[in-house]
Amino acid sequence: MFFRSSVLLSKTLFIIILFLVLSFTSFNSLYSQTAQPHNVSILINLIDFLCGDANADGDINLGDVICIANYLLKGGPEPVPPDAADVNCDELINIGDVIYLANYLLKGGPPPCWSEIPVNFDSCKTFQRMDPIDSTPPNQDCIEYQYDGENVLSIKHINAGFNCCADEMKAFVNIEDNIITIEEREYFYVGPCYCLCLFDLDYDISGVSPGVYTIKVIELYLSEGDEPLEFTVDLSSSTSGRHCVDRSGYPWGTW
Ligand SMILES: [Ca+2]
Ligand SMILES: [Ca+2]
Repeated sequence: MFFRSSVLLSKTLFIIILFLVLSFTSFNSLYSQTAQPHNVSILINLIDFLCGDANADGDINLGDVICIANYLLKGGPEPVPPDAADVNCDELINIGDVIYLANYLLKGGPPPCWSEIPVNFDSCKTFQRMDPIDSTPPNQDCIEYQYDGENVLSIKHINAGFNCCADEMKAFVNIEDNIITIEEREYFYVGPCYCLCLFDLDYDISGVSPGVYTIKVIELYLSEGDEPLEFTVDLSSSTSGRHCVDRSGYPWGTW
């Protein structure tokens, strides 16, 4: 990933980044902002930082590129937390992370590892026996994908199992070695209910170049022994498709 990003980043881009780094004379102001909490009150599988948000202001932008570069090149303050600056998740903080993040922000490169992606979803689904024959029955857990041929992979997760009272959902995505790992999570403003339900989720993953990928979805409520929702696809030749697994454990099942 590092080398691919290095190749993609033009000399011009690198000069721009260095110019920005060297132009900012009051870097400390970037750190004077109080770290902002995430926009949700409760998060299952709590994450306490946003990868790429090195200056902890709640956004990922060029200020974070400058923050990491300043730390590495000019002895500036340490990113908060340090792991937020390891945007390619190779367990090192170095110039490769500066290039990776700049490539993402300026050239549509892969997003920071375990990027947070907003998810659109409708209310808890109800199933009727008279549903059209082509609808997805409640004993199937499916991914439909649509690829724009260049950068964006659109995912529709049909019959995703979550708590009935989920108020918000997000997907955390990591792209590494042609494996796209997606962890879907739920959030609550008040609290969870004592029931689970099936939902349809929609979200877009950017920074996906054409190629062969294994797509893995990590689901919260699978029963032990359930088949993982995982498949391999060549996005160079197949720009849309669908993969389903049969499920029988709650909240999936027959109607
Ligand atoms: Ca930031
Ligand atoms: Ca790194």
